[in-house]
Amino acid sequence: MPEDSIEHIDFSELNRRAISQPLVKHIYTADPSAHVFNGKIYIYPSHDIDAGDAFDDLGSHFAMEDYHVLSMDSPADEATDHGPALHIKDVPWASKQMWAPDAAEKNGTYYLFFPAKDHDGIFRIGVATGNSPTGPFTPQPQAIKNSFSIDPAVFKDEDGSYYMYFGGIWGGQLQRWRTGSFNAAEEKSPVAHLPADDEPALCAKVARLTNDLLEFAEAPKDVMILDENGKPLLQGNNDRRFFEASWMHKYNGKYYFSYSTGDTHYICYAIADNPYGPFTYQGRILEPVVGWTSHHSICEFNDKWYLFYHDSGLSEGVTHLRSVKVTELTYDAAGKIHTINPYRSK
Ligand code: FUB
Repeated sequence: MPEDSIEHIDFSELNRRAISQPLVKHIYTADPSAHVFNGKIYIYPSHDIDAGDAFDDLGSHFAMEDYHVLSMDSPADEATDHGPALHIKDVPWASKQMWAPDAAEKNGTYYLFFPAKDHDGIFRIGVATGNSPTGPFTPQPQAIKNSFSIDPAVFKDEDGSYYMYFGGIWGGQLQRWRTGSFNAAEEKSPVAHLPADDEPALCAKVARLTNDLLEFAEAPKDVMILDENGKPLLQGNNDRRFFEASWMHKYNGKYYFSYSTGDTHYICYAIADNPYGPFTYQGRILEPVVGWTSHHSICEFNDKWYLFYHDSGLSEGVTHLRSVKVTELTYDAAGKIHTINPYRSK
């Protein structure tokens, strides 16, 4: 929901109408990546703080410095905050802005994947490992080779392959990599370097990971999203095109790629028969939340599906002080996801 409409909101009334409440209230958390490990739900969120940086269209106000892991025995239970799991001061290659992370498990090792700006101000994606889902995590000394942009989401397929989906436009810098190398020209506007409105939209990226999950096993490929006529979504189709917040889940053998549309504030999804796509646009999962950003994950627990998401209700609309929430997600008989409105009408 855009900032300028926030001043008219009665937050006590809006928070009463919210379909779910923050999982924790003692810290601000956002961008929840949820996984079930050993029968328990673990949530890997951003840890929002007010670092004093002014709001701008490149997200400078998202100046996060560390990660906490949350866990829940079930979506109905209280969430536990396991405390700091990784701090930016311990990541040699990173300088600032620890944005949306994700996690994976392989052979008893837990991997935390996270974006941050390097010492040249370029977003890269790093990995840190630990022997517990709650950390602490020890970072690799360098970011993943040839990584760029933000919002890693790591998906384990049924054949044991792991894929990383990632990318984000505007402050996430994806548009600055259009030629294959970083465009270092001064960024006067978040839309500089983007395709024109009548050109195919910039795509999220996907790369299979190496067996040790520490590097890309291949050059990242485009996650192409097609419309109902088989044509790529256009950059000007702001209600549908990819902006940031990639997530992948599999349902009834189909690959569901979901993402945020950023400046139009929707969580949408597209379906394919394989992890690389092309994907066909299906519709909306989540209508706009209070706060500029929307970011989610989808996970199955005890034969039900859940949407983890965030809003800025607790902070009364402060864009960079968000709270993670969870609600059930349902499908129709054809596998279409029922669209969720995060606030009841009364
Ligand atoms: O939390 C910082 C950024 O805001 C994330 O990386 C984006 O997805 C958006 O939620």
